[in-house]
Amino acid sequence: MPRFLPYTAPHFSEAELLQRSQGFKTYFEQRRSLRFFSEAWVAKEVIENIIMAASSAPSGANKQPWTFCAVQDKAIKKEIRVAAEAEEYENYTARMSEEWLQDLIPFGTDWQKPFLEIAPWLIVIFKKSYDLASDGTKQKNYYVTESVGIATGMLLAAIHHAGLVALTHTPSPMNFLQKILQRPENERPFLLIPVGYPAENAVIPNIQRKTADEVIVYF
Ligand code: IYR
Repeated sequence: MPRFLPYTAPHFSEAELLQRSQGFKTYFEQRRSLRFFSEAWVAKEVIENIIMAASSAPSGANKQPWTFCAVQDKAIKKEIRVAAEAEEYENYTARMSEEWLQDLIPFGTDWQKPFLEIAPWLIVIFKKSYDLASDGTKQKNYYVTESVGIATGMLLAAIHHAGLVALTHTPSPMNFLQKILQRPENERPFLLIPVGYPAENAVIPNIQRKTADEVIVYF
């Protein structure tokens, strides 16, 4: 096998670049985190395409240190909801600081997570802090959090592009996901992402995104 292959990049004119970047920005800015899902079914093939788009992400030494568990089984979704709500109950009533609770008021969140049962799919992303060879020896992965973070961003983009909605959910601590989904010791839960269509009466927080002036510094 040759070590390198030729790369042929698509070429666009300056006008096309402007138009494409503007169009993508406008479309991308319509993405919102959603907490109200419809029960409507989403085909497994759609979920698989979305996940494989995410799995094309760059990663340290191309180790692709992730596993995506795609859960549609109702009993498992219920188990996840019960375990997540138990942790979130502790968070909201005891573990979170007053400042944190204040910061969450615009989102109207509480310990109850019905969307974990309502959404047709839960995608649970695991990061592999190391790989396990078939003989049980450990093999190093690199920049695991960065790599899995990038793959997750691409997953959210693929979900939006497909026309579906998602929530980036982090019930913490999340070790219950490792147990329920029977993941090996080298995998740690990273994020829990319900995916589906929005509910008919879905609402979103009235919040603003920062402007270019606030987030970009040119030199
Ligand atoms: N994990 C909790 C709390 C929470 C924390 C942050 I930071 C958010 O942006 C939203 C929620 C929950 O999911 O309710």
